[in-house]
Amino acid sequence: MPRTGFHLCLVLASLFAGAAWCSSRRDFLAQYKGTPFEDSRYHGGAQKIPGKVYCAFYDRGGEGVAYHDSDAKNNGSGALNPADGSYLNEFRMNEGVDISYTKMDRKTPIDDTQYDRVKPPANMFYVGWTVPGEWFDITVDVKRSGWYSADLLYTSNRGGTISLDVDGEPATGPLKIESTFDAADRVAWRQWHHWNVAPGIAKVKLRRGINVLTVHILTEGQMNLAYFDFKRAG
Ligand SMILES: [Ca+2]
Ligand SMILES: [Ca+2]
Repeated sequence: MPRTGFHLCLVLASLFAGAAWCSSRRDFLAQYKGTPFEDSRYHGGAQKIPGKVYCAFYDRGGEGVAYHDSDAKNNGSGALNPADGSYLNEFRMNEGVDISYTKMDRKTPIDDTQYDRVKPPANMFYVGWTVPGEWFDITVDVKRSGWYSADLLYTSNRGGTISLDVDGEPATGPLKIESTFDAADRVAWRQWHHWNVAPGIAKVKLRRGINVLTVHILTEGQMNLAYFDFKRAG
């Protein structure tokens, strides 16, 4: 084949692949039944990028639509944090995704110890009790098309991997989470509360406007995921 013909074929093939990719993402968005989180306190709507995208504000829509969780119970809200009428303890307590929040100035320190590598904000919701196979969706509103890099605020007592999809398409491959286990902390349950930031852990290409991110727990679990802080890359 003449070189120009070969190049034409390559261009056509990549255009075709691009069109197929766009159409599968469009199909996903057209069929997606989840909606951005909102409630009386957090006014909601799609979370903005650039900016912090909070895991606990994953989409509404329920099991199999906006998330998959290994049990229907919320092990944080209404359980570890007993139902007492407060917003913090009852946050999304009837949903399967397990949610808690950072607790400061307690008699036995919890989320504000010397074992933190990064000090988290107080009363910050996060997704915990993570198990391999679980996932949740977050609708985001992106200011400009392009590549974005995200820092993740998290804890992990044994390391593990997660991944991100964009509009139903795998976008990152496995992302390795560094363990925050610290043998110097003799309080066993606090191994779930050593906060850290994974800088630039995810790089994804996003379109201007609405995109749906899916966060997958791939291996190990035992991670608490607070937020992804998205910035334009390069
Ligand atoms: Ca659960
Ligand atoms: Ca769970």
